[in-house]
Amino acid sequence: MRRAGLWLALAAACRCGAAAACADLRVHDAWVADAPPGAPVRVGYAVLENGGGAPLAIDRIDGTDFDSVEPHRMSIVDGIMQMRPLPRLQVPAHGRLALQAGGDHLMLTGPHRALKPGDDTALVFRCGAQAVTVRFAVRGAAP
Ligand SMILES: [Cu+2]
Repeated sequence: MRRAGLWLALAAACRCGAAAACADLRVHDAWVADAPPGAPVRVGYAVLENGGGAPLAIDRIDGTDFDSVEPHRMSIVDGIMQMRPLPRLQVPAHGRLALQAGGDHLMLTGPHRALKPGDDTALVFRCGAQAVTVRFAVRGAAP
């Protein structure tokens, strides 16, 4: 019966059933590409890692420095580059999702202040009722 007792303890601790908590989210290499002053849109990149055993869904991202923050997917359709909004970002259990040039990325629209290399901007990732604040550094595009 020791095994059954351990299982019950784990189930209580993880509150299984709901979407994975933001607590399992780790964000690395979070940065916003530099853009000319007055640019209406910025692009954000990061590597998202899910340390938990359940898939993780980020349903909303926002930041006080922008009107809106929207996940986008870039793809080539009939030789033409297209971008479309994604309703959410999903990170597989014990997996990762790279937000990178040419793929999924964050579209930051309507900046509220000038951002230059060396500055950073805080974005809030929301997973259900939980939230994690991530600092994105502004820097020049990778060579
Ligand atoms: Cu986009």
